Amino acid sequence: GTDEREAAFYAIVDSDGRIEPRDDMPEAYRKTLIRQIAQHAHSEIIGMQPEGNWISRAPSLRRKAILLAKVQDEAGHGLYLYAAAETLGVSRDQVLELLHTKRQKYSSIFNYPTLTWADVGAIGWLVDGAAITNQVPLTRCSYGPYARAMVRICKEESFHQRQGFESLLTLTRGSAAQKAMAQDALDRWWYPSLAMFGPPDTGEQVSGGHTEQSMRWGIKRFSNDELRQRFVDMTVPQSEVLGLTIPDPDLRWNDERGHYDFTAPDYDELFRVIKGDGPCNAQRLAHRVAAHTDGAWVREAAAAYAAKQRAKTRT
Ligand code: FAQ
Repeated sequence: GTDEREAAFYAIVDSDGRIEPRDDMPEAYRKTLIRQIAQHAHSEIIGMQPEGNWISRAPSLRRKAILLAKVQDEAGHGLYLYAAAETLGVSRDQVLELLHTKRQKYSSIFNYPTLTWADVGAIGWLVDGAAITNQVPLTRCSYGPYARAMVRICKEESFHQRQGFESLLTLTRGSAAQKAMAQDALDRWWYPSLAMFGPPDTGEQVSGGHTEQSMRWGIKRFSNDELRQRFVDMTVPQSEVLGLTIPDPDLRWNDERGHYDFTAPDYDELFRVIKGDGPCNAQRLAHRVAAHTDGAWVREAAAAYAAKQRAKTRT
């Protein structure tokens, strides 16, 4: 009966085992995973745009080759994650349709513009840094296909984070104008990066509403604020190596807590951006929909070729 199936599900979750696609799972668990994995996949695909903006203007052949490879990695992560979502019974077409009609989200961070070359380094350092902080615990997520996808994705994102840091280090050791450009990028990307972790934990409600249930299911392992703190603690010493100043006058080490105190991001701004009212939302989505429409012939040709190959092997 239903009770026994639910007990079997919780027995796996409570013993820190993995739920696999053919296992019984509560419908709400399946829906939550589809929401989170699809949002994550969309973020990777839309996340190609801000950096893609600089491929044709990278300052050297070496930087261009690195950036091309990074943006390609993001496409790969997106495809990996769509495949993980498909194991839950939705097709890639279905979730793309939900993205294109604004019924599924993608990360707020990709609605900010990349105004200078230093922004590419700042994205690697801060955005990939935040992504890793959030995603390393997801390698222990209770849903097997998602957890396994995270292992490879985190390895690649660690590499991305280091290339962003190295790119900024080169700028900060360069001319005064280059150092100023790096500082300006940090000034603009700091708070949006903190906001990536989602709404704050409040007294009665733990971060935004989904956290408590997702923790019970072994999807999330830490609350949004716990991960935000971890990110700040990791990033402040790195900013010191770079010789850059984090744009927060109240940032300081708290000996008692054993953590940095810091100013929270503006959550009203986060909610506005999530609702579609960020600086680049309209542009990002229009570009995505156009790319999908323009790519229709490729999908049709691939399907026709596959059909032909199938017919050949039958005869
Ligand atoms: N943006 O109750 P919670 C990358 C929504 S990294 C937009 O806390 P939850 C790599 C949330 O969906 C970025 N929406 O929700 C890369 C929910 O809305 P709903 C992608 C946000 O799910 C680097 C509501 O607020 N990473 O792409 C945001 O438990 C460089 C309430 O929030 C992932 O997706 C936000 N920032 O926790 C690529 C990681 N925050 O559905 C290119 C996987 C919250 O009720 C370049 N996802 N919301 O309408 C997660 O870990 C979680 O889904 C959270 C949100 C932590 C994002």
